Amino acid sequence: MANVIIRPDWHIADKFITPEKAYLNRRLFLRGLGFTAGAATLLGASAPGLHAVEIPGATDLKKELYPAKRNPEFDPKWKLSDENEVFTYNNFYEFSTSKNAVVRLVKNFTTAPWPIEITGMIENPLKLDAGELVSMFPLEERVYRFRCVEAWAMIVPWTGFQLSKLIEKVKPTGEAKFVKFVTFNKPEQAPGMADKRYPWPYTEGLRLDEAMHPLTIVATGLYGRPLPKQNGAPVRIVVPWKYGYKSIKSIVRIEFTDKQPKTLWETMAPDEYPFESNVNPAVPHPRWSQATERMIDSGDRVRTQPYNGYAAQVAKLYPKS
Ligand SMILES: Nc1nc2c(c(=O)[nH]1)N[C@H]1C(S)=C(S)[C@@H](COP(=O)(O)O)O[C@H]1N2
Ligand SMILES: [Mo]
Repeated sequence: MANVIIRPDWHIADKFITPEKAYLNRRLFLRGLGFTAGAATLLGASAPGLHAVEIPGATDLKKELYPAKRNPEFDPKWKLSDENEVFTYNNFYEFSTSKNAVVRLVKNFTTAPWPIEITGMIENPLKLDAGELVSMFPLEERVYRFRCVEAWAMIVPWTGFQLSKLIEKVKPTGEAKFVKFVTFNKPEQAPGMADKRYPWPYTEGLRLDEAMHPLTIVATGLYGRPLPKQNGAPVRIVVPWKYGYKSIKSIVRIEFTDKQPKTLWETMAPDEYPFESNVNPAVPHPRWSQATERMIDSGDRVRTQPYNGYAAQVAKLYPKS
C-alpha cells in the first residue's frame, strides 16, 4: 500500500468532478449513433441524463419514470463514481463470486414479470408485480455513499422511494420487530446458485426501526435509469450506513416478524458478517482492516467514516454503541 492517499473527508479532489473515462465513453456511444465529434461533445456536456446507447444488463421497467428528480436533501455535490465501473464491478453471488463476470452472466436472467409478496405481521398484506411497486410512490433520486465490507466504496445516484412509505401502507402489527428480505430463487437462470455451500436464496434483515429510517430506500433505478440486472433489478433495498451485503438485490418477498431473521451471510460466518453490520472503521473485519476504503473508479484510498458518514442521522438508533 505504498501509494495510499488518505483524504481528510469525503470532499474528493475536484480533478475527479468530470471523469475523463465517462466523458470519453459517452462520446463513443454518441459517435456510434452517427453524431459528429463536435455534436457529441455538445450533447455530452449539455445532456448528462441522455442515454443514447444501451448499457450492459439494462432493463426498461417503467422507463418513462426516469430520470426522477434529485431530492436536494440528498445532493451533497460529491463526485459520482464512474457509472461504467458501477455497472460492471458487482457482488451478486447468485451469478458469480467474480465481480467482473456478473454483468455477462445476467444475460438469461429475466426480471419481468416479477411477483413480489409483502407478508407476515402486517394488517395489509400485498401481492403485486415489481412494476406496480415501482409506480406506487413518487420516485426520487438520492446520491448516497456505498461501502462494501471488502473495503471498496462508491458514490452513486439511486432512484427509488423510502421503505417507510411502503411500511406505513402495509401497517405492521404491534408484534412486528424485524423485517426480512428474500431474493429470487431461480437456479436455472443464476449459475452461481449451483454452489450449494451457500444457503440460498439470499436473505437479509433489518430491525423495524432501521427499516423505517428515512435513509433506507427501495431502490428501483441507478444513474437515471431502471436498475440494471447486475445491480439488482427490478428492485432492491439500499441501507447506506451498513456494509453493502445488507443492501439486498432483486427481492421477491418482504416479511414482517417478531424474531431476528437469519441472513445468508450471518449463517455463513456470524463473526465476520453479523446481523447489525453498521460501517465502523474502528472495528476490523477478522481478516482485514476497515479503517480505509478504495474508491472503485479512481482507486483512491479514503478514510472510512463511522456509519459510512451517516452518523448524524443514524447514531441515535444505537444508543449502546
Ligand atoms: N441478492 C444479493 N444481493 C446482494 C449481493 C448478492 O450477492 N446477492 N451482494 C451484496 C454485496 S456484498 C454488495 S457489496 C452489494 C453490491 O451491489 P452492486 O453490485 O450494485 O454494487 O450488493 C449486495 N446485495
Ligand atoms: Mo459487499
